[in-house]
Amino acid sequence: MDNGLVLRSFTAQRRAVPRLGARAAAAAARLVPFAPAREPWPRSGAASFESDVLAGLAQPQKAIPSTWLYDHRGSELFEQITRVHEYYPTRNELQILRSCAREISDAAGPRAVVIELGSGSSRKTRLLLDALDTPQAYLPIDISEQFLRESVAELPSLYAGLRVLPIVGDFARIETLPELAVLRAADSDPGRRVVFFPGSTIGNFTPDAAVALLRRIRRWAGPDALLIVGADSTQDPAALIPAYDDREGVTAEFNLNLLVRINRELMADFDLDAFRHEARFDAQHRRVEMHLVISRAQQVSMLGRSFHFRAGESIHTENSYKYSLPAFQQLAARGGWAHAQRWIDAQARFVVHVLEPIAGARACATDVRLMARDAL
Ligand code: AVJ
Repeated sequence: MDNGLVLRSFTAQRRAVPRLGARAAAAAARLVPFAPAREPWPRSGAASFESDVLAGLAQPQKAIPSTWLYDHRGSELFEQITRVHEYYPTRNELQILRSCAREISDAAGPRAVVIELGSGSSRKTRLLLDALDTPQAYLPIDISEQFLRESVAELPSLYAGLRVLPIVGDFARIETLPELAVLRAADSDPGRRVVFFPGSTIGNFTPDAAVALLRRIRRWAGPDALLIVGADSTQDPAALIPAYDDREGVTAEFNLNLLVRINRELMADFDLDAFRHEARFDAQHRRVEMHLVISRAQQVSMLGRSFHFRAGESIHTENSYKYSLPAFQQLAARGGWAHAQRWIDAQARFVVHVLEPIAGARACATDVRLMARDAL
């Protein structure tokens, strides 16, 4: 019988998380058996990587969706980026979360069900889980299965009684999460659904796509959900460009890894030496763009097709939109959400938005700019 610790994926296979430690196994054994979920997501994986790349390279401005940066190596490199000096978003967001976890926990109430979108290493989640009053379940959703497995492996031993239900896939494509209904049915006193979407990942969507995503979250999370979104609000190119083009070259390697992945998985012959990483700030759209710029003309073959690159042209690999406070408020409202709390770091670069569905929303109850240390 299934012990509740399952990894659900697009491919509909349900696998037990491999070899838990003795304490973790004991914690897992205490979990209520979990009903098998039906498979609501499109079968995708390799097929859509292939079609996204083929379609993206056929456009006048070649472009590949940034989701594909996150194979196992890409997830590792992103984790390294979060530790480079110039990349302030993670540092500033962690500062905020350390300060506001208590109040978010008060808003969430006991027995919360935490759903994390693009969970990566789950490092920030621990701040949240530590502060919550006996959280009931944690559903991390990530596109990199191996990385997800590694990241959640030790959680059951750290949080006894927490049901950890990892889900492999593209969170932007979720229409329903059957796990939520099952959890609710299994519990006579179910807690609030807390959707955790940190890291400014929302900035990787165009504003219209972000609105569509916010609406979809509202639909599957329900009218009493709490949505915590971390978003970068920095507008200064002098801070932004180094953050996306660090001196150590970690971001460059992260970007170039996409070509390594394409060569390996789609049997392509990109000459990596001809490409360099570039970060650009588009002031009109208020976004940082990552590009892979080719220095000389090249013919690239992939899956039996041929693609021509002119010297100097680029593949656009990521957008990272930066939302001012009013811009984000407007975006959230279009998506059906309003502020319950808003937390801003001392440098005023990053914001943690705590949102509620508009029907049940009050006016912004808490609006806090954290004080710089020396001002306290
Ligand atoms: C995925 C949103 C956290 O856009 O800042 C970091 C990805 N790209 N450096 C971002 C990223 C280049 C990152 N997030």
